This record gives sequence, structure tokens and C-alpha cells, in this order.
Amino acid sequence: MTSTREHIAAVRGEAAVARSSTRPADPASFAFPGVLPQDAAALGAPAEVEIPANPEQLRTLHLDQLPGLARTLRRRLLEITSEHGGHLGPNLGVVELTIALHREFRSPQEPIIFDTGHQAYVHKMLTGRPDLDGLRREGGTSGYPDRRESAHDVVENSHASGSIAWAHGIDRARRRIGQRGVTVAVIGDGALTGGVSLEALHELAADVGSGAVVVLNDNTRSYAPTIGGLAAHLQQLRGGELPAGADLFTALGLTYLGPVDGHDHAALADVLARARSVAEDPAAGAAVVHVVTRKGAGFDRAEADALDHWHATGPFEITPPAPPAAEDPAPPAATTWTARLGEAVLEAARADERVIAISAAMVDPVGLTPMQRKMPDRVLDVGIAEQLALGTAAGLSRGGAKPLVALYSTFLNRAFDQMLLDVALHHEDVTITLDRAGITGDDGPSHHGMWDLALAAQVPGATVFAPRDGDQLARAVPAALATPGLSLVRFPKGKAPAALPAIETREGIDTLLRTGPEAADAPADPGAPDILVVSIGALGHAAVAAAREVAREHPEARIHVIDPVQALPLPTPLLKAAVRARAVVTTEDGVVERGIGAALVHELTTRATREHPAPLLRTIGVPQSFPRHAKREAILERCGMDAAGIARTLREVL
Ligand SMILES: Cc1ncc(C[n+]2csc(CCOP(=O)(O)OP(=O)(O)O)c2C)c(N)n1
Ligand SMILES: [Mg+2]
Repeated sequence: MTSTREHIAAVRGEAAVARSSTRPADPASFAFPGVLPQDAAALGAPAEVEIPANPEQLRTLHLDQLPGLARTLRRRLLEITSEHGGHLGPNLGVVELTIALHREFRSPQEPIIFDTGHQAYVHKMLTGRPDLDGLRREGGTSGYPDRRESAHDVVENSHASGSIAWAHGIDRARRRIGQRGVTVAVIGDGALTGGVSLEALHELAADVGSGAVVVLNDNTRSYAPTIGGLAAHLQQLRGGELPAGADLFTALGLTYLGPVDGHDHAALADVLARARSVAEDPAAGAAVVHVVTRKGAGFDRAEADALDHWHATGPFEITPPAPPAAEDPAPPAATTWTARLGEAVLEAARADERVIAISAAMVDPVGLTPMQRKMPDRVLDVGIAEQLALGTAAGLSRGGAKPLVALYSTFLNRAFDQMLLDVALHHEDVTITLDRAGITGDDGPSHHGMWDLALAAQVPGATVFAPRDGDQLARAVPAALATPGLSLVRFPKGKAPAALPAIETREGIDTLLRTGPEAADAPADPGAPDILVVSIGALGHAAVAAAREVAREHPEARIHVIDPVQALPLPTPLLKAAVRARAVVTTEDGVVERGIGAALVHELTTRATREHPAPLLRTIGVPQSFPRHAKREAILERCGMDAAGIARTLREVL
């Protein structure tokens, strides 16, 4: 175990590496867990200051009380996220900035819009939610701004790069009705790489007299370091390498202020007051305040973490566990969906040198780290720019490469147009892998990956694989790469379930279970089932469990559970099997009204004739809604997508 002093020294040492060229904050002003009060005092750390009840109270504090408040906030951030998990690194970095924002601007009359919203914990703590009660748990505080929680929360869409458009829109509407006041967008260096934020800057620059203020929180990172031309430009600005006025923002017609040390209370207060003056000056272009912060600031393990500075964490021990003994066994084989994907992609890339992987600023979270380690020049990070990722993929395919775009399912929404028209219309060979597909849980409505199947179902010729387990995922990746045109491979968050082997595969369709009188002898033709359960993706285990449960109650019932393996286009053998069944029940982890089940219903009902009516049909999935944050299992249960819920539907149609 390191001593308290070593602990602090480690932070100081790491801080020198992580910080930019602007003056660093005094590390002694930060709160370290494990630092005894007397040690902290000896180091000159300020006494903790209680979190004020609201922004008005915050404004009554004296400037020299703010370091003490920052200490308290950091201690609480650590305590709360160690218990609940959450976006620790980004929030540790914006403690001083958020204090300064709420002292200068009068929220909610002067709205502060946090881009993406993952860095709004401090904002919540300063606007009446000091303990972030029940963070990310059902009924508790959301991990993002949430209008139901507070008038201070404006935008709850956790997708990046939208804040400047929001702020400028609010500002425009208010000016039209003669309302005064500033509207603030707080945007990260990563989120600034998203096209819509650049479109918004371009447009804002032409609106001289706007009351919008853009606060650029530059910590040099998305998850990984932010790369590309814009990142290089910000680096030059941080380093003071450009003469005044030679920055991109000024060139556009905006008023650039900075760079400013984002851990220096006085400097922040000063620059935000100047930004207000610019916003209130009818002759000035909107202000862009360049604030330099350190992701994870004040917590040594976060600052030292090269991967993502603890961008997001699960629950953890604040006092670090002892380092593992040398003789510790090798890490266990990959158990998460993401890890299985990573292995499969690396293998595919080894087998075919045309394979190029693309990520939108999420190389590690989407599983591309193994490939990046082995073949770094074949993994492209295009920034938080999903549209660009798919547009680039179309071009790569045209140029002779085999692109694989790895995204989180929810972020595919951003790039629907590119998927439909750039890729599918042009028949380009592009594979998209979608992690976190289906209900995700803790991150709330905008993070569920529940729209991808519905979107893919609108795209002519799209091939969709929804593997039910890790082994199937390993097969789906090369199958998708080998399929001409657009293919998608989607799979959920977390640990991959135990392998669920097929008892039979015929014409590409896997049968997972057959119940009923003739099931035991597994005849060549198993006959028409009473119920055909069409299980799409990772709900396979639940579908099988449900069928078993109902079969115990009704031993005579012939229930066949199948997995079509390829969900779209609907395989012909699937359609043939479905028309013979008395009832068909589909299960999928996506929007039920528009997904694979809906496509099958449409197909079967339009084929039906008076002589051959369609079978009784039921589709199980997520109802058209915005499910709030809760555990994945709880939401699945509520939607009737767990084994008990599926069994209820089976009983209904039996
Ligand atoms: C459209 C979109 N794509 C991907 C993400 C995933 N994501 C969440 S935070 C983040 C990095 C954000 O970096 P930055 O804006 O610099 O904020 P920081 O965490 O550094 O404060 C990414 C890529 C997202 N939220 N939205
Ligand atoms: Mg950043």
C-alpha cells in the first residue's frame, strides 16, 4: 500500500504528464480519499466547505472558500461513484468550471446546456441534488440532465455535439421576444469533433449579437486522446504557439477567449465575466471560452489511467486494492460480448488484409483494442462522427477495402442516412457492428440500443445478424464480412451468456428446442408446431426457458423454438416454417412495433389467403416508448421480455 504522501506525490507526478501547458491548479486544493485531515492541513489543503443548497447560496461564497468547496465536491463524487459507478473522470475535471459557471450565469433563467450530459454531476450537486441520491438507479438521480429532476436541467439527450445548436436556438427564440440573458453551451473537445457542433459554430459565427456563450472544456480526450486536425489546433492554442487572433474561432467571426486554466477559480471567474460582456454586446460575435482541464483531476488512479482517465467506472474501492501478486493466474478468457467481438474482428482482419475497422472515438469501448494493438494503421478513429464513419466506410469499400464500422447501437441513429443511401443504395460492402444493442439500463432513454433493428428493417437489402451467444457472435462477424452489401451484427451490453447450442440446423435455421409428443424421437420432419417461437438474438435463453415452462404445464404442446441466425432479410425457410405453425411468437430486444417480428407479421399477413389464413401472431419486444433508467433486467421484465413474460404470451396463444 502506498502511504498518503506517496499517494499525493503520485498524483503530482501524473498531473505533470496529463496537464497541458497552461498553469496547473495546486494539487493541494483537491480532496484525496485516504488523506487524513491533519495531513491535508499540513499540505495547505483548504478546509472543506459544505455544498450550498442552490446557486444563489453558491454566489454568496467568497472566492477563497471555493477551493474548500471543490474538495468537498471531489470527495463526494468519489464516494457516490464508488458505490454506484458512473462518469467519474469527466466530472472530476469540471469541478472548478461548474462552480464558476453557476456563479457567473443565473440558471435556470440563463440556461447552461451540458453537451452529452455525462459531466453534469457537479451541476446537479450545485442545484439542489448534493448527494445525487440513487445515482443511475431506478427512481434515483439520472446520470444525465433530466428535466423531471430540475428546472436547471435542459437537454437530456446523451448523444454528443448537440449543445451549441440547442443554446443558439434558445438564444434566438428569446431575443425574438425581447428576453435578455445569456445561454451557455458547455462542450468537450471530443464533442466538438462531431459535425453538428461544427455546423452550429459556423452558423453562430454569422449571428453577430447572439447571446450564446460556448464554453469549450478541453481536456484533450474523448475516451482516448482526441485526434485529428481540430485536436492539433487546440493543442497549438493551449501551447500558445499561435499569435493572437490566428485561431480558427476568430477566423470564423467568433470571439475567442482563452486558453484558461480550468482549475483556477479566479481565472475562470474572470473569463466567464468577459464572456458575458461579449454575449451582451450587440456588435460582438458570440464568445468561445477555451478552458483547459484535466480529466480525472484530483484522483490519482483516474489521472494516471492511460486508457480513458476513468471516463466511466463501475463501483470500486476508494482505497486501492493491493497490486496483484506476480503468480496471479492469467486473466480469464473473454467473457463479455465486447471482448468476443474484439477477438472475432482481429481474426477476420488477420484473414483478410482488406479489412479496415472504423470507430467514432470509441476504439476501446466497442472492442477494437485488440486489433488496434496488432495493426494500428488498420483502425481509424474519425472522432465523435458516426455519419462520417459510415460515409468513409462507403468510400473505403468503393476503393477496394472491406470496412467494418464498430458503434454502440444507440449512436447508429445519427448515421441512418449514410447507412441507407451512401452504403445500401450503392451496394457498398460495409459491415456495422453494434454493441449495447437492446435495453441497456442505467444510462436511461437516450442510451437504449432499441432502434437499430427497426432502422435496419427499412433498408432495402440489409443483412442483419443478431447472435444469441458469444459463439454465434464469433461466427456472425466473418459471415457479415462475407455478405455483399450492407450487413449489421448487433449484440447487447455486458457478459455474454452461456453458449446455447442448436439441437439441429436445417437450411441455415437453428432449432433450439422442441417440446411435445414427437420431440423425443426428433423425426426428419418434426411436423407443424402448435407454437413456433422465433427467437432473435440474445433473448434466446429466455425464449427456451419460457417454452420449457409452458411445456411442463402442457406436455402435449408442440412448441418449437428457432433462431433464424440471419434475422434480415427474412430467410425463406423461416417463412415456410412460420406459415405451417398454428401460432407464431417472435421475441426481440428492440422496438416491437417496427422490428423483425413486425416484418414477419407483415410478410405472413400479406401472404395469407382465405384457404390458408395466417397463423395466430404475437410479437414480443420493447414498446414504442422512452424507457427511463433502471436495471436492464427490470425493464425486460416490465416489457414481458423475460422468461416469465414470454411464457405468459405462449400460454395466451396455446
Ligand atoms: C453521438 C455520440 N457518439 C458517441 C458517444 C459516446 N461518448 C460519450 S462521452 C464521449 C467522449 C466525450 O468527450 P468530450 O466531449 O471531450 O467530453 P469529456 O468526457 O472529455 O469531458 C463519447 C465518445 C456519444 N455520447 N454520442
Ligand atoms: Mg474531452
